[in-house]
Amino acid sequence: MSPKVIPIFVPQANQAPGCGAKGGAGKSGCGSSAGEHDLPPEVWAKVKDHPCYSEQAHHHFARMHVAVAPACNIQCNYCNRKYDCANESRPGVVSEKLTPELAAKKVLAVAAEIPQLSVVGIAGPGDALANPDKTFRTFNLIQKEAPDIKLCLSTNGLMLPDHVQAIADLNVDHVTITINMVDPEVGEQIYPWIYYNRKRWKGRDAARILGERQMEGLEMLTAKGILVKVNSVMIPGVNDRHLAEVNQAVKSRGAFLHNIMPLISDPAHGTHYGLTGQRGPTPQELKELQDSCEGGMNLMRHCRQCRADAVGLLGEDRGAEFGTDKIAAMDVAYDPEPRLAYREFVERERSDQDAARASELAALSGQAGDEKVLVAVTTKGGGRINQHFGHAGEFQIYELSNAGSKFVGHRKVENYCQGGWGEEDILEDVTAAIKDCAAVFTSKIGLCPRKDLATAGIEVVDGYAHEYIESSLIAWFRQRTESAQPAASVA
Ligand code: CLF
Ligand code: SF4
Repeated sequence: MSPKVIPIFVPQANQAPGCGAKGGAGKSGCGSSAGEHDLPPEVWAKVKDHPCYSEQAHHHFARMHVAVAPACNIQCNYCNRKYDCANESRPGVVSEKLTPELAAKKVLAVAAEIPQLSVVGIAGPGDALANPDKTFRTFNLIQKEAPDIKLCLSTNGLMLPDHVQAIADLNVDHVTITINMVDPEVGEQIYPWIYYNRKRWKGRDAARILGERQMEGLEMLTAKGILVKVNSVMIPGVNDRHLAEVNQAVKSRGAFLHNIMPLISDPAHGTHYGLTGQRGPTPQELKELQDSCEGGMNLMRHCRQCRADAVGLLGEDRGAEFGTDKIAAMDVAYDPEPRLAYREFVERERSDQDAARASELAALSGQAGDEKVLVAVTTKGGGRINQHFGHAGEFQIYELSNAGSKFVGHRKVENYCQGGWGEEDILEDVTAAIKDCAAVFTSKIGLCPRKDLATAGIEVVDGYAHEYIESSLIAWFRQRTESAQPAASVA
């Protein structure tokens, strides 16, 4: 039987924004930094505690993945089946595979240890919907045993139209589809084959069927009010110029969020792209593409390309603390109280942070000049500048302008501090990673890195230690702009 065919969408230049959220050219409604006042209340209620769907939430809330889905029904040229699904996790580490029962037990064990846990996702190590029985049994058990935790699913989309009703019945209101193309000519360079309707399809036919099923699934989900995030892997020379079209196509079908991720390509991973020398984009290329897609749709910039068994806040991975043997031997019980107390604490923190940011923005408004600068921040979470420079495994990057602050990405680095002493080679790499930033905001820093950063033209700002990130950045930017302006003449 030949598969059901629907036409692949070809965007028109003057297409109106069709984002499920406010999107469009609204004030700060663009970007996954959209907050309580930028989104309809029912959408805010769904995203406010989800670390991937809300940039604000990722400072406070943790996710975990349970690796219950080993099989896959397509081949992506950036994937090696020995590793996790690269559509929603970085390649390079094999997850411990779990039964649905052990996965549900693991969720309770992690929830007992990490009150920030708000979401459980199934993101591989193969495709969640190529393993529907395991995926849905796992969700069923979690929903029964820990009903306060949100369920999240990630898929390549091939089997999605067949499972939309089951997804809705389980109250899964966050689904990610990886969509790398809407044109089969591009798609055949990414997917050598798919397995569909008991048949292996190759080349352009495979890409056409996959694209059509993805679009059909996306439309069915958004018609049911389920929030859809679209992940796209940016592959220079293959789909980099095409992703703006993908952005238009998914936006017009009501996708909530678009996450354009860099291809991770390394010969050591044994993938087709790794072995044939296909490069990934530079951070600048990625930012340029993301900037060009912004303005009509929520754009995710805080993805960490985490593992299919990741546990913790997005910038951290505590998976090693929850090994299968340990979980199997544990006695665990459901207790939502610590998570509820934590969520109330976060509500108060957020309202304080919003007030502080609004006050600094008001002071900034009307400031002359069109300067834009990047700054780097070290943080352990909570939306505060609360990490020592030497302990940072990544920097969060913000763009500052007269419009305020905008989160634009993160840069991973090796910890400079090696237990009481600093490693000079690492410091060079750390400095290089943030060389385009005007300043680094940190809670504490030693004399040596302070000197090196100054030599590189990067100002060290430690006067806002433990303060909120965004209000501190805006205050610093305002003072910098004021001091750059000529003093008013006195009559
Ligand atoms: Fe997991 Fe994905 Fe759900 Fe998040 S991850 S299934 S939406 S709970 Fe998040 Fe990780 Fe990026 Fe994915 S940071 S790889 S976007
Ligand atoms: Fe690999 Fe995921 Fe692609 Fe399947 S969908 S081939 S597991 S990257």
